[in-house]
Amino acid sequence: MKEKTFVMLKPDAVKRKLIGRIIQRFEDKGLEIIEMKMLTISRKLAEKHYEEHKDKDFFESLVEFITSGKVVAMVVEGERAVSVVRKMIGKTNPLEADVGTIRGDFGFSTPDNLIHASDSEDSAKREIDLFF
Ligand code: 3AN
Repeated sequence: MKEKTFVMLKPDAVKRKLIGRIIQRFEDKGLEIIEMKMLTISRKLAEKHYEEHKDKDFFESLVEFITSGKVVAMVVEGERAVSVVRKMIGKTNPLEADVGTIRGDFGFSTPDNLIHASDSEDSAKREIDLFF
């Protein structure tokens, strides 16, 4: 069954000119980019997107970081897209993410860990509605 998931290339990925190389990985895997746009996220949208983390000590730095520059938001579709994309991005902390994953290959810190992807089909629906 085809699924849709929400993926966002964060400001560090855009600044480091990694947009093309990251998208290439999804296309090489056989996933399809069915929606895509570049935008600067407002504080309001950032707080809504990350509302599950609002009580965490890193919430403020996360919101500040995600609104600090342009991001690329997209909807990615494919067989079991939610879990496939999560596998491809790797663990939250890039120092722990496996080599071969996007965070493992290109990242070294949080919150600037290059990319966000929905962690479930429910979050995917919610996040796609927020951004598209
Ligand atoms: P993931 O993006 O891997 O699903 P979450 O949902 O636990 O990770 O965290 C959301 C975002 O919050 C991460 N992408 C990362 O940018 C940031 N983050 C998570 N943990 C930390 C932390 N300990 N310090 C700073 N930022 C963090």
